[in-house]
Order: sequence, then structure tokens, then C-alpha cells
Amino acid sequence: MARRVFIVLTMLLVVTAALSALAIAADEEKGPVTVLGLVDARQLRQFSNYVEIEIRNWAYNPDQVEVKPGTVVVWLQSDTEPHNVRLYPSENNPLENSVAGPLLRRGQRWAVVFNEPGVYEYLCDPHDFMYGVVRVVQ
Ligand SMILES: [Cu+2]
Repeated sequence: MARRVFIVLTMLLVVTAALSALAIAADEEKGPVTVLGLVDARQLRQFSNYVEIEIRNWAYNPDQVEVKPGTVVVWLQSDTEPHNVRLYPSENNPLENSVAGPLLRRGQRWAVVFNEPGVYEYLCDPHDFMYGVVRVVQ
């Protein structure tokens, strides 16, 4: 009996150690942003902390937002013309490469978690006059 308890406890210890190693690895690989991709209304309700930007009349509304690190930013496409979001690197943010979402159809949402502080500018690939800024401030 005691031997069985010992084996179970040892297994628990191994599993716990493996899980914490995975969590640390995931944290290190996070990067400045985490793309969640297309999300539906049901997934949206599961985010405790999100900001929504509507794409309407060929513009991002609002075109400037300020959020804390860890916030989910969601773009909701309300135009009939397809639009997307391309975040691009600058001296004011830690991005190494630009991060672009797909062209969104009306009613689709695309979501990104901003992990690190910075000023993240973005535009729409087909319409580069469409411009917005996400300020991530601690
Ligand atoms: Cu556009």
C-alpha cells in the first residue's frame, strides 16, 4: 500500500515538473504579440479583457487605442469591401517582422494579444491609407 502511494506521488511529481517546464517554454516563446486569428462571438465572450476596433467606412474605429500588456485586441470587419490588419515593426515597438491578418469578410473578427509595451502601428494591405495605432502601456 505504502509502495503504491509512493509510486503515485512520484508520478505526480514528474507530471508537475514536466508541466511547469512546458509553461516556462511557452512563456519564453510568447514574443511581443500572440495572434489568436479569427474568433467568433462565442470565443469573444471567453476573453476577460479585450478591446474591439470596428473596421467601418474604410477606417479603423477608433484608430487609436491604449491598452495594458496582455490585452486582446479584436478587429471587427463591418464593411462589404474586404480589409485586413498588418502590424509593422518600427523603432517604437519590439516586432521583428510585420504581422498580418487575412482579408476579412463582413462580420469576421481577427484577434491579437499584445504582450509587450510599445507603439504598434498598422495598416490595411489593399488600402494603405487605412491606418491605426495600438499603444501598449504598462
Ligand atoms: Cu482596407
